[in-house]
Amino acid sequence: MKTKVSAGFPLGKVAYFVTSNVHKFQEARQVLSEYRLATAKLKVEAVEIQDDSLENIAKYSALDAVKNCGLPVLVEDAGLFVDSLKGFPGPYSKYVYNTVGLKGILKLMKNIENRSAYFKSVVAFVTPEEDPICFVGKVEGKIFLQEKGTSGFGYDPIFEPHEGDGRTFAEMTTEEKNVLSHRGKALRKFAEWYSGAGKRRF
Ligand code: ITT
Repeated sequence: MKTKVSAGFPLGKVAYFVTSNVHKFQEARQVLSEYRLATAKLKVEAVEIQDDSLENIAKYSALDAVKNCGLPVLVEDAGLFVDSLKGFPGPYSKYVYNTVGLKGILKLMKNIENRSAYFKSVVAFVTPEEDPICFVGKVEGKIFLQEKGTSGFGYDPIFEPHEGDGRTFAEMTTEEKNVLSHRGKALRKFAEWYSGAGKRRF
């Protein structure tokens, strides 16, 4: 008997991604589609605690989301860590972006030679029956001297990945960013686990 397929995906294989950020959702959808997983953006209450650890923030949100919707969910928390600022803004990336923004970070970095930084992403997967499991992705790069590019979101216009060709994330397509990015790496780890051992349990 043939499996029923909808838009290229076997029916029922859906990853429910709880996020308010449409850019994150689009990136996740593209990565997970490589694994024939469909992604649905789930609008459900998920408290985002303030903590020094992205893992704790993602896990707590995922547990809150699953409590509120009863479905297996993915929650992702990400941040930009600047070496010369001792890892700032890190877990406070959203607050800093919404307050001082890119200009504030560039101002803090004025005359600073060491411009190394990295993005980290933690994807937490949790079901109503099981404890959260986390997948981590990291991309090393540097903070460019000014904003460059108009694609992507957040800190993309000032972040140049080391493994790239001199462009910032904001000068790349979603596909190009996903090859190198923290989120792409964390989601691929999730998808490989989910398509293998993990999948059989859910
Ligand atoms: P959620 O609803 O999924 O939590 P969010 O926008 O609040 O979406 P995060 O808390 O994970 O996302 O991210 C914190 C901030 O870090 C976010 O506001 C962005 O400014 C920045 N950020 C995260 N991932 C990024 C990326 O891939 N490129 C550029 N900036 C990013």
